[in-house]
Amino acid sequence: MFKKILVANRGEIALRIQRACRELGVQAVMVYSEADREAKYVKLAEEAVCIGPGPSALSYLNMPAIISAAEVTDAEAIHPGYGFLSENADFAERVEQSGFQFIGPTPESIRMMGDKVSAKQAMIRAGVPCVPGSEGELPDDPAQIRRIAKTIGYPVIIKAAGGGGGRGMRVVHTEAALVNAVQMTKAEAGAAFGNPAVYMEKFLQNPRHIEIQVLADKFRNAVYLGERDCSMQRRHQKIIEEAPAPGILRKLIEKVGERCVAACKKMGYRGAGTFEFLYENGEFYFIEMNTRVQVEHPVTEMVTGIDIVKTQILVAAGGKLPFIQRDIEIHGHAIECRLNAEDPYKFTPSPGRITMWHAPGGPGVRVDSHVYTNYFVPPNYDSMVGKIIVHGDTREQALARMRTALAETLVEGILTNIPLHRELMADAKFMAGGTNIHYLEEWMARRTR
Ligand code: MV4
Repeated sequence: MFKKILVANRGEIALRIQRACRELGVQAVMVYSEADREAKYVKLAEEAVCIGPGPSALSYLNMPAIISAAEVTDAEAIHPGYGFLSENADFAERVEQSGFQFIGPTPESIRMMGDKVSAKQAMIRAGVPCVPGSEGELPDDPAQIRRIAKTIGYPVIIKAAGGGGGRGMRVVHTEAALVNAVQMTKAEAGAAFGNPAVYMEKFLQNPRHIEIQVLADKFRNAVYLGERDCSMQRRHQKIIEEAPAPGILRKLIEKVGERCVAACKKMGYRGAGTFEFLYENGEFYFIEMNTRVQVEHPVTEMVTGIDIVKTQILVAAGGKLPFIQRDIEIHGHAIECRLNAEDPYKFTPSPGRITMWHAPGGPGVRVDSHVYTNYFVPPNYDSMVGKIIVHGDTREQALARMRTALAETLVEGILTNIPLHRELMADAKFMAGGTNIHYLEEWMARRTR
């Protein structure tokens, strides 16, 4: 096991990784920007290094500053968390070339999954079900583009190979609009991602977003830890996640999970990973793979009892997965609410000083947050100030526990989306389970404050 790890992130995930290190008896070096001096994990750190000013480009995205911090503190490995440099293959490569272990997959895996065309081709080869679409990148010839769309059937969606997470895509409903839409998406993709390649898929109108968590080691052992339902989102920002996904047959999850495991083994994937699927009319369709730990990983930890972050560190250190598929069982139900510092009705960010922070507790309640009373939420970063995660024997019990937890959460001095979560936990359709990716935005359009 490593003696010392550098945590190249901020916020709640920095604290989460610090906690995993403590449990493993590994020293954690925290890095922070000038805007994050007051963060809890910095105060709690045995060692902390300032890596630059508030703006991310000058600190959390500054590769030389982060690698230098690892050098001066004599760390052996770097955990990138999520966001920032976590899915940057060049960073993973530079970390390894500097003699440190990157806590994540190989640069080759990150690169392959970062290109959505090569990711999809890898999945097709491994037998993972994908959305029907073009075989790889679209050609330039308009006649060929029209032929491909006709075969798939309208509506279709044009996606940038370099995109992902909702960036660089365009829905096309008619042949008349097709070629222009492809050209526009290519131009935007070239400017935004430095890669004009695009591909085409059948556009699914009312899917749910279901993802499968995997863990793999360097010896081609891999397991899946069940699924998460992440359909409750607004503008590609998830706000509520849960596990298991309501109403999906266990047998079907097992079938898809086994395909994900087969893909990991085939690719030589190591570390934690997430296979994102659209689920519609009883079928799964792969869309993207994330090669990092995700914000919503705690719901999987709650239903499986497996510590995903500790396992990431263990396998990065060359350890063997300490469990096999048969050891993994799903117990009860878990729900996560992301707490954001934002106006609950207009969604404008609400940074500033938190004058009162009271976190909930009680049976089956977990809070992952780096904030505290008198903490100043800096305006430089994502607005998430923490997550409440609950577990219950049933979904109904988990919902009741989340309502209780939200009722006793107090945040003063800034605006948060807690009122939104309180309303949603009492919404009849959400309570019934199985709402699709459009539900939250439709619900908000109907809502009168
Ligand atoms: C789609 C789709 C419908 N059909 N692909 C958006 C984020 C990116 N990961 C993929 N996305 C979508 N891809 C096909 N073929 C609809 C979406 C989509 C979406 C997906 C997951 C969660 C929320 C979403 C919101 C709007 C659109």
